[in-house]
Amino acid sequence: MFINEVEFEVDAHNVNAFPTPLKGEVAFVGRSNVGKSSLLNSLFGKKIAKTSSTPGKTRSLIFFKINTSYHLVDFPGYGYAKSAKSERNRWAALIEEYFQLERPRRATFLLVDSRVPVQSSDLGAFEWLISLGENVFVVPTKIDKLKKSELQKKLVDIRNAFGGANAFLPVSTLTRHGLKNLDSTLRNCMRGDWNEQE
Ligand SMILES: Nc1nc2c(ncn2[C@@H]2O[C@H](COP(=O)(O)OP(=O)(O)OP(=O)(O)O)[C@@H](O)[C@H]2O)c(=O)[nH]1
Ligand SMILES: [Mg+2]
Repeated sequence: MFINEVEFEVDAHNVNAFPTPLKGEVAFVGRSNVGKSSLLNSLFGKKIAKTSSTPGKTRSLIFFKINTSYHLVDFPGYGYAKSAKSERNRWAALIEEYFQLERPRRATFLLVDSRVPVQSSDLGAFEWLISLGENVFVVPTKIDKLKKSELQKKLVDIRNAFGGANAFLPVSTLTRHGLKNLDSTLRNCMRGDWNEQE
C-alpha cells in the first residue's frame, strides 16, 4: 500500500490554522454521513478520523500527514440540514476559502452514497469543483449495501451524471472493496501522474 505512515496534524476551524503545505495534498469531500472519515480510517489502517452514525461528526478541516510528505484533508459534510444555519454558512465559507487557496492539491475525492439516487447537492459540488479546475475522482461509497445487479445500474447512473470526472472508484469499508485501487490512485495523484487513470 502507498500509505504507510499516518499522523493527525491539525483540526482547522479557520484558514489561519491550515498547515504549511507539503509536497502534495488531496481533499475528501461529500455529503454528511457518506463515509468520508470511515474511508480515511480504512485507508490508514487505524481509527484516527472520528466517525459516527449521526451526521455532522466532522466540523472542521482535519489535516492528516501521510508518509511524512503529503496531506489528506477530511472535510465536514455538506447538506446536513439539522445543524444551525450559521454553522452551515461557516463551513461553506471555510470550504470555499480552502479551494481558493494556492495549495499543492492534486485531486479532490468526491464521495457519493451508492444507496440513493444521484443527489442535486452532489452534482452542485461536482460542477463547482470542475469549474475551479479541480481533478475530481468520484467515489461511490457503501457498495456492500447493494446487490451486484443494482450496483451495476447505479454505477451507470453515476458515470452519466458526473461526466468529466477523472475516474470512478466504488468502495466499501466493510468489505474493503476498492480500497487498493483508491490507494494506488492516491499514489498516482501525489506523484503527479493521475492522468494514467481511466
Ligand atoms: N454499510 C456501510 N456503512 C458505512 C460504510 N462506510 C461508512 N459507513 C457508515 O456510515 C456512517 C457515517 O460514516 P462517517 O465516516 O462518519 O461519515 P462522514 O462522511 O465522515 O460524515 P460527516 O463527518 O458527518 O460528514 C457510519 O455509521 C459508518 O459506519 C460502508 O462502506 N458500508
Ligand atoms: Mg466525517
